[in-house]
Amino acid sequence: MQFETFRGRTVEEAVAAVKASLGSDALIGSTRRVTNERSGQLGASFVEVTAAPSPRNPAQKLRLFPREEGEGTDAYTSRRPARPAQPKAFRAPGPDSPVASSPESRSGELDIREELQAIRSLLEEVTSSQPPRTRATSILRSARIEGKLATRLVAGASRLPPGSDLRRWLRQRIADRLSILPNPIEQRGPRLVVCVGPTGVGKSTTVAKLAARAHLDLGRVVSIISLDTFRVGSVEQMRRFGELIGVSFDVAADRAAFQRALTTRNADITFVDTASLPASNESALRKLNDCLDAAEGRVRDVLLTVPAGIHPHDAERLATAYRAPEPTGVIITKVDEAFHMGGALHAVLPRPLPLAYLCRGPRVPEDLQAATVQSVLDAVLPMGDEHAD
Ligand SMILES: Nc1nc2c(ncn2[C@@H]2O[C@H](COP(=O)(O)OP(=O)(O)OP(=O)(O)O)[C@@H](O)[C@H]2O)c(=O)[nH]1
Ligand SMILES: [Mg+2]
Repeated sequence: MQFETFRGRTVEEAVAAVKASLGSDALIGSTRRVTNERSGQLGASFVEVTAAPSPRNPAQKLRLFPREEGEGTDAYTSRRPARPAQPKAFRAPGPDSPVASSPESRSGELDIREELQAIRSLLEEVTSSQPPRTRATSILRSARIEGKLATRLVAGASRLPPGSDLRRWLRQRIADRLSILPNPIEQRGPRLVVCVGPTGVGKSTTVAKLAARAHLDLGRVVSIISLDTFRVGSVEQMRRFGELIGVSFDVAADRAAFQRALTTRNADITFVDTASLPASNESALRKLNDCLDAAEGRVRDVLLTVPAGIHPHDAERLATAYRAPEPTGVIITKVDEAFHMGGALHAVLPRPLPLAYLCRGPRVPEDLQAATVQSVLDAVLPMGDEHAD
């Protein structure tokens, strides 16, 4: 079998060169890191891969890439220019596989294991040889923490000793900047707890969760006021929640109605549901502030409601757009739906704003959790996800 040599700056680049030249059936012979034997700025290192076209019986050898649909079965037909294909995970033959039953195929299996081990070690070598700051930045990027916030968090990474656990170090950096709002529903009243935020993020559902917890679990005297007379169905949704929880509910279209409802109900904690406030809608912002200012003598918790899966830039814009009602804390909703929730931290850390709650589902009131540093870290940058580093 004729092996050829391919080079790239990374394993991916070298493998792409193999694939482009020999097709997706190519067999990998060996992988190693080589240098140009120069030092200083002239020095460079490459990944060198030897590979050959696939033989006729590819099952006995490592198939680097699974055969694509419609591809010919003759291995040498893969010499035609390779079609673009996503490399897929290689699956070693299982114990029941016919390939594993003969001594010849067992040695094939051994070859496969060795090849895989070599590729794995090389990948590890390539990533661990990156400077800690670069690695730390890419760990944050994969958690969706980017830009200036990421730059601030990785500051100091280059002074870390080799082999440091960068994920643990980054968790500590985030923890040092996080603050947690003492659970508003457990604090003394009279209080106003207001959820503000963009459309559909879970403001009303969170108000219902909080009202249920405060009333049913903590025995507080609770009322709900809706300032959302804008969205169709919003009042009915909140009224229904009020009935189910067993607390009073009012709708207020202006400051006078809001003040009336507050005085009449005289609740220990009043939860306020609001309509989304587009940044451009200054009159809506004025109206909200006007109403809230009517609640004199009550401690006010204005909680900016942010979905976990939000894009970092959108989270920053959101925090700016909602400055006017002067948020005192943040609720992160839909944690259950987000693969990476670092984006939401972009609404929290730059200022920083204290975190109040995490919502992990739509169920009232189960899917509500008072935020702790640990729960936020575990959601944003979980340990046990190191293979992603
Ligand atoms: N998966 C999931 N769904 C949620 C969560 N919180 C709320 N929802 C769902 O999100 C949808 C919108 O929730 P709402 O509470 O109506 O959102 P809103 O911010 O009040 O929406 P508008 O009043 O239209 O601005 C509903 O289907 C909720 O059940 C959560 O933490 N996880
Ligand atoms: Mg709503």
